[in-house]
Parts: sequence; structure tokens; C-alpha cells
Amino acid sequence: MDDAIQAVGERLAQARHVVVVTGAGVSAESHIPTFRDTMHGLWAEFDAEKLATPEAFATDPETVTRWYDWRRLGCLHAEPNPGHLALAEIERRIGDLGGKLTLLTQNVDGLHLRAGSRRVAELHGSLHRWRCTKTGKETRPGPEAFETYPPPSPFAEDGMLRPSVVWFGEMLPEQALRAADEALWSCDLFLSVGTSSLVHPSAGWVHLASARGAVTVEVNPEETAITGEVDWALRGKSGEVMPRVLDAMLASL
Ligand code: BJW
Repeated sequence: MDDAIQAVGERLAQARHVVVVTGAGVSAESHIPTFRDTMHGLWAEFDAEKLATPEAFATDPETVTRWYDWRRLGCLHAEPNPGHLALAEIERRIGDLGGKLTLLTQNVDGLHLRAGSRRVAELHGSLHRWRCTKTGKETRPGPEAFETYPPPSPFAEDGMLRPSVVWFGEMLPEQALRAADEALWSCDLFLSVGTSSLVHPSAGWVHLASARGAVTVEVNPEETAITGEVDWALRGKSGEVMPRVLDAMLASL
């Protein structure tokens, strides 16, 4: 493991364009449950994959918006962890060296931005923006829970608010897809951090990066759908592994 971290650190120090794809595991050490672990306690009887759909919202908007508001409030109280902070610092250092790092996150919690990452594409939207079902206009709710579910829209009398996140079967934001496409064409190092790599399109990006000659790395305590595809699999929590990768990068400058 030490040798692998050393090798990845050296690659980072030489890279011109790094692409990092992150998932819910990056925020686990900020006490935000991973996506496939969210349904505990209060929510044990529900299935996250079913709630994250336009069909669920159409049939039961109260439950869906209540679940998302519960998650939104949890994220507001969370803080970025050493994994988020290391990724932001790696981006800064690579920038100082004349390269760039593009962070493509599937997370909707906003913690990468709060940690200081700058070149971020939020592939699955954000829990902190909600939009009117009638007008499409967006609003950022305050720190309190909504008073009623589904929340009424402030923009149209007969509208409701839904979270501006991407549900199964919905298209990813055009701007985020464009950023991902451009980055994947030109990256020489690709890291997949804290994601099960089950959800497309991002689950397939390791193949694109690899086909274009990038070195590929995974950081995860468990094996995932892409473990067999990557050049380096770093087993461990991102809050522990990423600071060590940063140290290895700095040591090899
Ligand atoms: C740690 C850790 C620690 C723990 N440190 N790690 C091609 C083939 C097949 C299907 C499709 C396809 N193209 C499109 C589809 C359909 C669908 C899809 O992918 N389905 C799959 C289930 C098969 N995709 C879509 O519908 C996408 N839209 C699209 O492609 O539009 C065009 C189109 C539509 C229809 C057909 C064809 C084309 C949209 C996907 C939107 C996903 N949205 C969600 C909900 C967002 C809002 C919300 O958060 O509620 O996004 S689903 C959910 O999964 C959420 C997550 O962002 C996403 C990924 O989950 P993630 O982050 O990997 O979390 P987990 O919980 O799965 O894993 C956590 C990992 O962390 C684990 O590995 C742990 O080990 C690890 N971990 N602690 C590091 N400390």
C-alpha cells in the first residue's frame, strides 16, 4: 500500500490534467451516509433507488421531498473532512505546477466547494438548490426545514419545489457533461474516489480515460465494479488515503 501511494503521488506531481470522479464515500467521514446506506432509522422502510426517481416524486411528492429535506439539513450541519481538503489542496498544488485538476462529483452535498475545490462539476445537481415544477426557477432554501411537504413554489401558485438533483432516467446538466467530456479527452491521470461505480454515465468513464492512455486509480475501502479495470486500487477511507497521497505528491516535487 505504501508503495502504491508513493507511485500515485509521483504520478500526480507529473500530471498535466487530473480528473477525479467522487461519490458518496468521500463524505462518509463527514457523517453523511453513503447513497446506498441512507435508508436507516426513520427511513428504513424505503429504498433509495426508488425514491430517487421522477416516478416516486409524481406518486408521493410528500415522502420524496421530506427525505430530500432531511438529507439537505444533514448536509448543512456537516463539515468537509480530510479527504475533501486533500483534494482541494492537490488541485491548488497542481495549478501551481501549471497543470489542472477537474473534479467531477456525483455528490449533491456541496462539501467539495466548501472545502475549497474550484474546478468542480456537480454531475447530479445539488441538494441546496430547489426548483419550481412549473417555471423551472431555482431557489436556495434557508437553514430551516420546509414547513410543508411538498414545499409550495414561491414562483407559481400551482407549482411545487423539488430538489435540483438528477434522478434516474433524467439527463445530467449539459454544462457538467460538457466539462466531463472535455476533461476525459485530455486527462493523463484518472482517480475514482468513494464511489461504487454502479451509476452511469460516470461508471463508464474509467474505460474512456484508460482508452485514452490515462493512468487510472481507485480509492475505496471496498472492491467496486471497476476494481478490475484500474492500474492502482488504494484500499482505505478517502479521509485517510487522500492526505497520504497529497504528502507523497509533495515529497516527490
Ligand atoms: C468510502 C468510504 C470512505 C464508504 N472513503 N469510500 C448505461 C447502462 C446501464 C444503465 C444506464 C446507462 N446509462 C444510463 C443508465 C440509467 C441510470 C443508471 O446508471 N442506472 C444504473 C443503476 C444501472 N443512469 C441514469 O439514469 C442517469 N441519467 C442518464 O444517464 O441520462 C441519460 C439516460 C437515461 C436513461 C437511460 C439511458 C440514458 C442519471 C443518474 C442519476 C443518479 N442519481 C442519484 C441520485 C441523485 C440525488 C440523490 O443523491 O438522491 O445519484 S442515484 C445515486 O447513485 C446518487 C449517487 O450520486 C449515485 C452514485 O452513488 P455513489 O456515490 O457511488 O454511492 P454508493 O452509496 O453507491 O457508494 C458509496 C461508495 O463509497 C461505496 O463503494 C463504499 O465502499 C465507499 N465508501 N465509505 C471512501 N470513508
